[in-house]
Amino acid sequence: MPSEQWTHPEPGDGPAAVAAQPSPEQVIAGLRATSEGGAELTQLLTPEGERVPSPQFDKYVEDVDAEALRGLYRDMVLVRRADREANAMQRQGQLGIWVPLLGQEAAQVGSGRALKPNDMAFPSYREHGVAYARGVDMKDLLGIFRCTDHSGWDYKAHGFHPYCIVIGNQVLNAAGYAMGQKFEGKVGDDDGEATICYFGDGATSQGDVHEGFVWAAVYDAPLVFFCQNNQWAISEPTERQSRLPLYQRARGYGFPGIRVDGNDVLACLAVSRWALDECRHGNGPVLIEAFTYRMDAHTTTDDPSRYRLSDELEEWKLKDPIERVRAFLARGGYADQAFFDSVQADADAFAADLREYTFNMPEPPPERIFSNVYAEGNPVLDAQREEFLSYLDGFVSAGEH
Ligand SMILES: Cc1ncc(C[n+]2csc(CCOP(=O)(O)OP(=O)(O)O)c2C)c(N)n1
Ligand SMILES: [Mg+2]
Repeated sequence: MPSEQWTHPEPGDGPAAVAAQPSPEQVIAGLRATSEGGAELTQLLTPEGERVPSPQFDKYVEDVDAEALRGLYRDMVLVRRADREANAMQRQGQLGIWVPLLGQEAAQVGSGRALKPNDMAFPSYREHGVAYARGVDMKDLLGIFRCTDHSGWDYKAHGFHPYCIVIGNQVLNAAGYAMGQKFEGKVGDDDGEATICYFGDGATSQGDVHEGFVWAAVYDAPLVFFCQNNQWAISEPTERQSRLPLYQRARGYGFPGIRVDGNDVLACLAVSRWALDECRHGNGPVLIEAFTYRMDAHTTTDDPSRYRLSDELEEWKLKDPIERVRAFLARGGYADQAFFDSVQADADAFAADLREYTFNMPEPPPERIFSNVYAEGNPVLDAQREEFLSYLDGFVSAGEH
């Protein structure tokens, strides 16, 4: 009985192949391939911290010496520590909600560090690690989650757009932006620009993502679609959203797709650099599926024990993105205990700073909602602001009498 994963017929295959249907066993094998990563996973560092040579991708991380790898380790530890602190602050009522990234540090730091200053990133709502890699002050993220701000950073200066909560919508924005880079002649050589767009496995079921794929493909836009397949779209597992591994969808749109171990920061860096390089030279778009795992809840409003087994998390803990780098550094003698202790101390100080800032975060004045809507003034909006302010004044004078 055939149990290998069924693949679609190739152009030129005979009628028998075209007419063939997958057997139930092949369908199940295909689903397992979706949830287990499969042989097609690009990996440079195993979960045990062993370096795997890659003829195709090693050259993209040639410059990553022990010092650079220690830097990536530090990035991930700081980002995780900040994430845990924010999660705790939500539990204490200091944030309205938090969206944990726990487990996705390598996918975000690896791809974020692959970007060049003139590149542009379009995040969804979980990309705190990319924000950090783009030099966004993590304090500026917290205003969104304390509900005092929409996004507090200069997206042009950082090459990092505001968060997008509407699933998949940022893919259209990114496609348009990347088409603009193409129209303005900003692609074609090593100095070319590229765009990266982050979205989840669940987002791939959205029409916006499909449209973004089509537009980017037909215009050869310099766009890296970076799908973090964290196995879950809230309570919906990936295998219920796709009949084939997500990266294979790229083929139907006419651009390359690749599955990378999303818990391997070195592989994420290498594959992202490759994909961005393709885009800067005019060979985009490219789809990267970073195969990873959301180790915490979807948000602090979610309880994953309602829909997934705890042994699944235990299995993924063995593939932890930070531990494998730590194992590699320690085993190779590239870092000693003093280094790991100092990173931990830096992370604790980083988190304490975020905490202190959050507790003392100023409330924005109520009329702030009218600012930054238009680049310059708008008479209708100005009138609304005046009306709102006099309405608020009415409360003050009513209380005074
Ligand atoms: C258009 C739209 N539909 C539904 C939602 C509600 N929603 C928020 S997150 C989410 C799941 C997204 O899953 P995925 O794309 O895998 O991203 P992840 O949260 O796992 O990072 C849904 C359905 C939304 N925000 N926007
Ligand atoms: Mg998901």
